[in-house]
Amino acid sequence: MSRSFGAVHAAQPRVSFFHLNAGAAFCAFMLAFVLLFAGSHMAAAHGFKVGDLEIEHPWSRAAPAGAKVGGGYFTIVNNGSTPDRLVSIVTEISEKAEVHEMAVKDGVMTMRHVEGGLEIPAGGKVELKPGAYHLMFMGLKRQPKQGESFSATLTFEKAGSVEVKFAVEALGSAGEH
Ligand SMILES: [Cu+2]
Repeated sequence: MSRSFGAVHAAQPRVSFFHLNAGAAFCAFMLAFVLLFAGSHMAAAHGFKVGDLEIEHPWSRAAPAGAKVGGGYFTIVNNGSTPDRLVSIVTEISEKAEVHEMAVKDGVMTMRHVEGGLEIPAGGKVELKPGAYHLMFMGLKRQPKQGESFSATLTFEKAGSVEVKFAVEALGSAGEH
């Protein structure tokens, strides 16, 4: 037992810091720094998967007191070879939720309910963001506060249902971080 353990241990490559020159040591330090930074960014930009779909960083805005509606944003990536559709959204904070599209037509801001679900093209992605496609949470049961998160179930025609967490960002946030 102790012999086989010793043999395995001896097979491990020996790495000595003192054999690295100053340049390599600096590179190693920079790499560690980059990995640390990338790690913290990935923690903030959370994501969810269902079937061939990836839902990246669902987020919402803190709502002012008395607000009856809120917006929801994320990017959906379809890694599959067939299109899919986001057909329903159920959240814990609102009575209903719909996919809306905001657009400026002849200088007038319009918002319409996307009927029949939001299509995510095969091998493509759809961004839900302020001023474009977004989820509209209607009949808020409570005001989402900055720093908290709330859950929602997204149902896709082919991929099925997935529970996601919306991170609540500052009132004026544009989703930049
Ligand atoms: Cu809307």
